[in-house]
Amino acid sequence: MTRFPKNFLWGGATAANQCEGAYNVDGRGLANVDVVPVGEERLAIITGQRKMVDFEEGYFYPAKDSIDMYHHYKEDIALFAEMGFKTYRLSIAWTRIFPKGDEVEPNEKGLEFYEKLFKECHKYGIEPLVTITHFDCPMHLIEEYGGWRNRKMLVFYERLCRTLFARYKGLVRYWLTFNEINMILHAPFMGAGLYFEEGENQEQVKYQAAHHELVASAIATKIAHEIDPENKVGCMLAAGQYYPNTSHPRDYWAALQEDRENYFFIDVQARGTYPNYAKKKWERLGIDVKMTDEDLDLLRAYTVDFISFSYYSSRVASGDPEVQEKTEGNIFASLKNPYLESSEWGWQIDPLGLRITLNAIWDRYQKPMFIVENGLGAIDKPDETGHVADDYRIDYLRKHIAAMKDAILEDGVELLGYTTWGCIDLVSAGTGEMKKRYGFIYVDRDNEGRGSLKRFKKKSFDWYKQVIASNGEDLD
Ligand code: P53
Repeated sequence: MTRFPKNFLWGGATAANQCEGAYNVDGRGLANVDVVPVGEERLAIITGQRKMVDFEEGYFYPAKDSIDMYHHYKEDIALFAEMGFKTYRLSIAWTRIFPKGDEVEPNEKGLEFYEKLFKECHKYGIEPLVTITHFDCPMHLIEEYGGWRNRKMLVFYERLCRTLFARYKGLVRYWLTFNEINMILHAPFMGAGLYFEEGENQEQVKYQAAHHELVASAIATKIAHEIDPENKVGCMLAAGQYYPNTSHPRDYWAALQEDRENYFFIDVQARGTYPNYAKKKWERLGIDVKMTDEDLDLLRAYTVDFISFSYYSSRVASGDPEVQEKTEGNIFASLKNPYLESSEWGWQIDPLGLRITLNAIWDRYQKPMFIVENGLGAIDKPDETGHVADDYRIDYLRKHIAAMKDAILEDGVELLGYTTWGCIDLVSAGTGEMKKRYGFIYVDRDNEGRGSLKRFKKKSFDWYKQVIASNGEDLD
């Protein structure tokens, strides 16, 4: 093979809470992702260290309106189609379907919205790729049950999945159970609706919640296949291989430990059992994860069909306690890599790291992969017509696509597709800013929520269109 596979799925990705807005429209309930404001306290809130359960005076909550894709989806999908998208990755807002989370009957208005959206995609031959939960959890489930720390979440999540698989049978074939499932360890309120009480063993809570999500993911895979054998279910990892800071063996050991912390989740979802290194770690830390034999059977029997991941950067670890100079702007701790340049938010840019990560995941699992996020968050400066000459973004994407091409053509990894993150500008998950933009399409809205919400094509729009039209041959 000397070219990308003919049916390679090129496209872009978004998440409900970062683009839809309309947070209280058509019966939608309140979710964790709604109550995370912009500003200094955001990090403490998304990591569960500072409790915020509702809108508070004096804060700005960007997800309330976001770029209002709820009312612009036709226009936006038409633009994706113009770029030639084969797939569009989006997520379901749980609280549109079950506003509180524990209802028995779903909210018809919410179901209708996504049905219309999926039909709009199919009008242009775009295959939807659906994340069932992208960081969102109904606030009611958090306040009433404690979020994913509670085993009852399995019932509510199963109900959500059943409802979606039944209603969208024939409209959706590709599903992801939990966005960046490893985020639970780094941003537990955002990842799993967890906040902590004084003095409690946070690691214990996080791994218990992780177990619940892993079993929920297996149940989802089971039901998806039962309802429609055509369904393909994937897991989703915030990926990025760790490099040792030096050739000192203890640095290599540190990097391996860090990688395992992330691969732990995929080891379970792709292989079906808890790895020994995790059991030993829990033993050492005095963590006792409650699980039933039935849970373990489910994990074993219902592994995922494919492995999806986000990739923005590689990471660096050191086993030397004296070495601590961390990069900025990311919830994932990493040391600075002196060989790499950084984005305006301090994320280090490493295209070869994508090839390395693809190979590492392929070597570990031998399951088809899907890159479902990659891209450059940058400050864009539109001219008076609204046009942005984003050569820096084109440069980033070109190099990453070339690296991905090498992994497929030179190394032989199996890759289903590639969706760039934030194909239309949207609210940043990490910082809540609007000015951290990833899109091919500029949206007129600023950090404070001002702007016309008008959409403008950037220079990268035409570039990506040509990449897709040539099936990855023409990257210039
Ligand atoms: P933002 C951190 C590290 C890696 C992936 O992130 C991350 C994060 C969260 O900041 O999240 C993914 O918007 C996530 C998206 C998110 C995207 O990366 O902080 O799946 O929701 O928007 C980019 O620049």
